[in-house]
Parts: sequence; C-alpha cells; structure tokens
Amino acid sequence: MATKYHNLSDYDANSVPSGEGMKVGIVVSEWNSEITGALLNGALKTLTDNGVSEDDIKVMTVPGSFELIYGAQQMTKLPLDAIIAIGCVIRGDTPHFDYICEGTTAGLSRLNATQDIPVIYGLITTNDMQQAKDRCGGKLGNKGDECAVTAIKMVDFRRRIK
Ligand code: DLZ
Repeated sequence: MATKYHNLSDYDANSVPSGEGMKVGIVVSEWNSEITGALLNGALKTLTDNGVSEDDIKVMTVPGSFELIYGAQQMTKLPLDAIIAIGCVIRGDTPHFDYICEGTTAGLSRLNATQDIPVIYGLITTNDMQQAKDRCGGKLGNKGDECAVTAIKMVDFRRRIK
C-alpha cells in the first residue's frame, strides 16, 4: 500500500533476484486505460530492468477488472512462472465499486492460493482519478513497479522451495 512513508516504486535492487529466464504473464483491464496503461508500462520496465526478457513477457487485455479473474485463470494454463493482474477501479455513485473491488480481490486471492504459480495483485482501488494517477507514476510511485518486483521475488520463492 502506498503511504506517506512508502513510495510504490522504491525497492532495494540488491534484494531482487535476477529475472533472467523467468516467464511472466500480465493481464490488464481496459477500464480506466490511462491508468492501467501506465501501470503496465511500469511493470514492463521494472521486469526488464531486473533481467526478464521482453520475449518472456506475455500481455493480454480484458474488458474490466472483474474479468481479471477469468483472464488470470486462463493464463495459468500457459507456460508462465507468474501472472500479474492489473486493473483500476474508481469509486462512483453506486455500490458497484464495492462489488467489483470485493469480487475481483476475492477471485484473485483464490487464484493466488490455489494455482501453482503466483498471481500478483495489481488492482488499484481509489476514491477518485487523482488518487489513481498518484499511484501509476505520480507522487506515490507506480504500483506496476511494485508488482513486477513482487512477481520476480515470488518466482524465486517458488524455485527455492522446490
Ligand atoms: C462496470 C464497471 C464500473 C462501473 N467501473 C469499473 C471500474 O472503475 N474499473 C474497472 O476495471 N471496471 C469497471 N467496471 C467494469 C467491470 O469490471 C466489468 O467489466 C463489468 O461489470 C462486466 O463484467
């Protein structure tokens, strides 16, 4: 979580294993594409900065954040080491926000716990567009960076536990 003490793009490069040879899938929601595109770019840059080859990254889009669950589940069938799910839900005037956030979070959590490869939670849930901009390359960094570092660390975790 971004706090005034923690920037989403800050990480200790020495603590990140090499991503060389890791295959990473990214499923991205088209809703709020200005935000999700920036999150995707952050994730791509941080993955490749840490050794993941562009050829080993597969990006797929889905219409909305709720579809991230199905999209990520389908991508687990591919020869990938981790999947990053990227979406942005912005609060509106109806309870729809809560249903999408809760449904998507529960679905991605279930996948993360039941699939063989880690599913990384890249869903931004904010009260307004400015809060989203702050978290996709703005004053609080980019959650895409955080997701990329987490994906590499979790692939390394799985390799070490085997
Ligand atoms: C319907 C909807 C609404 C109102 N808001 C968002 C949003 O802020 N972010 C997002 O990613 N998706 C939104 N959606 C679309 C739903 O995620 C989903 O695509 C539709 O309900 C169809 O299943």
